[in-house]
Amino acid sequence: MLASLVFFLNACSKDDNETVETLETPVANAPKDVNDHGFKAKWNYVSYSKSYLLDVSTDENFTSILPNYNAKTVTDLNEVVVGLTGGTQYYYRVRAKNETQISDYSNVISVVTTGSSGIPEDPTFLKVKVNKLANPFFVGMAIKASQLINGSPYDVILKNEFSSISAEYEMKMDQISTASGVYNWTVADKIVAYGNANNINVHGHALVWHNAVPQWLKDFSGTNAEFAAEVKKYITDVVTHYAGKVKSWDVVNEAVDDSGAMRNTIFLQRMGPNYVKDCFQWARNAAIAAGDASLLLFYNDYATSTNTAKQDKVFSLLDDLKAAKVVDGVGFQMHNTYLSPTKAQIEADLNKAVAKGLKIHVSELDIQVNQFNDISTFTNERRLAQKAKYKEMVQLYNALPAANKYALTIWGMRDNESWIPFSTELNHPGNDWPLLYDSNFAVKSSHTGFLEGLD
Ligand code: 9MR
Repeated sequence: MLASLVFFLNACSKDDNETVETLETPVANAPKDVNDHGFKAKWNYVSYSKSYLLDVSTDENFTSILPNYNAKTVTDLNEVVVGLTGGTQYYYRVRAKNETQISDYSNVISVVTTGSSGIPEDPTFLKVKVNKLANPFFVGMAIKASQLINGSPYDVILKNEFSSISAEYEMKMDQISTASGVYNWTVADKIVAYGNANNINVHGHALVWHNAVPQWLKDFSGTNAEFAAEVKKYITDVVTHYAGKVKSWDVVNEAVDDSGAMRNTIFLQRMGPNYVKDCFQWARNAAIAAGDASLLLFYNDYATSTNTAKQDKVFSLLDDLKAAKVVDGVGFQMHNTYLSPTKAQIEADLNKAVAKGLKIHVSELDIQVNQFNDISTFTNERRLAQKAKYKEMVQLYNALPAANKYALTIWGMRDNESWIPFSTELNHPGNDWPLLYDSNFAVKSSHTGFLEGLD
């Protein structure tokens, strides 16, 4: 009787305690006083707590918690975290604690220390590491003919690090075609010869693009059939001129608009919806007639990972081209940002191409870090976020089946030469740092991210 009374009283008091003292999950706040060696971690008060347990880690999943900050007991609502490395990414979270309970983990706060880590970037050459893979691929760079001077920093970097080149603009129709049947080969020939002489793959970019139509063709006053004949002649002559020297061509670039319809270009207007297939067929015929049965033909476009209407249309176009046996691969431009597309979006896009048995060219990769114009200098946060995004892209690309790999091409060498801040179409409001080399040709953390993506 007495025993059951004691039990009853105990049970009541325990219940009361639980009702009163259930610990809520704390909310961690943005850090203060971030410096080269530490920061002040902050969080909100939790009722009935007596202390807090602070974790600081170098990874978001808290698999590498710093020994001094592994559930460190703190009785205040903040803690000055010390002894860290400069220019480095950290994460923190807290739990509330009283005599009997520990709460769930708070949200995770990301913080990057100021200054420099002092750890030099990995100096390994990109293509050297890629060529050691079981299934290597071309590492490409967009170039301009003026850069290809023997001994220039561009030349040295290209020969050391890259196994493929794409002309950033000098092999487009508005550059090569000066009048009907009249060609200016000088600059394009220089680019192709450079690649051929240095054992660097040459990817042809691009035969047909609405943004590179020469004035004479825009003004062409002949019939639609005569217009189509001009396009056929151009494609045939260029593919023939570079047969055996250019290994692959973007035959048509950006034929789908952002609503998922065929883009309303002069080519669509003059040649009708089958023009893409016709262009591919003409390119294929020209290559075979010139004795080049192995020329690879690509369809190239942008923003398919984030725009499903566009993605669907591009892949249905590719289905048509495949049915006609005129296409080998797809170029995903990948003018990305440090936030977008997500890993899952990129992976899904690439996997669609794998499922269709297409070769994949990540054809114009760059990763913006200032698309909202919210920074005026290249911060450590963005530097590390960009590094992670380059690493992610390379990991995804490298994980593709060998048969689907072709090349991963970066759209420009130095940050200060990137097209991004100058683009009127992109409406990019400020400066940016989207590439692998800074204005002094020094490798950035993004370059190290590329290398880490190969591990
Ligand atoms: O980066 C290229 C820039 O230097 C040229 O002036 C421009 C016009 O020829 O083309 C830029 O490259 C584009 C590429 O050819 C197709 N995808 C979008 C790229 C950025 O506009």
